[in-house]
Amino acid sequence: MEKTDRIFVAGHRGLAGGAILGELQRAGYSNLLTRTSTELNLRDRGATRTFFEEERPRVVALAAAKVGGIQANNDHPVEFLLWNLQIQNNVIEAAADFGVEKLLFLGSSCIYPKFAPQPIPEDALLTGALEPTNEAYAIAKIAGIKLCQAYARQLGKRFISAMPTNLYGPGDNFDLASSHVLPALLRKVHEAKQRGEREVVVWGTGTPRREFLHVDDLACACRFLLEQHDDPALINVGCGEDVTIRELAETICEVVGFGGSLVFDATKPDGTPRKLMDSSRLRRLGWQPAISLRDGLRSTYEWFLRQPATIRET
Ligand code: GFB
Repeated sequence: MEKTDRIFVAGHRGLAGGAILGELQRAGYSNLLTRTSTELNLRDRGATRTFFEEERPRVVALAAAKVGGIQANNDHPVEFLLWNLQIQNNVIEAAADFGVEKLLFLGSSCIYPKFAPQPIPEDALLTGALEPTNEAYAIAKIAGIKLCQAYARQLGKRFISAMPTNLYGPGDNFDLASSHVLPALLRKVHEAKQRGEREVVVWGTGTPRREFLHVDDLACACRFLLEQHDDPALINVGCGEDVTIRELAETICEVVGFGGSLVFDATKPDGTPRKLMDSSRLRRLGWQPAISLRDGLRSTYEWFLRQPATIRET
């Protein structure tokens, strides 16, 4: 990949896409192409094709997606399945038809079976039933991986897929109904401290285990893969360590400086019991993460505090 290559970062207003854009800018890529969803609706096949035909990007980082936490996934399977299929089908097809030389598709660790072996190797894909709360999203992402592989096999396209674990960081969604656990708990604990409350409600039993990767680490891995990796087999991007939701909540209480207690609401779903990914393939290629969970939590909380109240309270 040349520093002057025209690179389209699809989804640059999102958590992953924004970090990828920043990473490429810092690395000296000077011809980056972005569109907001108002400027270009990637669910619209015609508009997407016109954009590719006119702009002719050489490289695409496909981070545009309908994403959300366990509740949003559970409540809106139509949007998670349909919108993601539309976005990725339109972008991947247009990329193939209008001469894109390299495309990186971002999936998710929820593509693996609910009871996959831990840590989860890439070859666990399609070996068992999915976690029901995010089946719709997972099926869309699996279809995206398969479409990239089909283009690679049938037409020799350099379309690759990376599977990030649960991401967090600056720019995350802090809306309690649709967010992932980490931003939700940061906000809940912060607000409980501000209001002088003594308890914070944590959904589920607190026993599920999750692996959290700072989005800047993900962005660094994406640049590494764009620059150095052409294998269409999917590749996991994780930090190699997981924590229980209770441990995460306790660490957040320490970072925020909240001395109250945690209350677990078992009427809310736990989701998959564990999804620690085996990221040894990526390690062997020479990439490793740099940001510990505690450091990442601190800097994300500092970022959160700098936001205007209107953003924090969306
Ligand atoms: O991050 P999260 O929403 O998604 O939830 P998943 C992780 C765990 O945290 C679940 C618990 O066991 C939740 O019950 N949890 C505790 C909370 N308190 C809260 C809270 O206040 N908010 C939220 N959201 N969770 C998503 C998938 O699964 O992960 C997506 O649905 C995607 O498809 C994404 O794969 C990375 O890790 O369970």
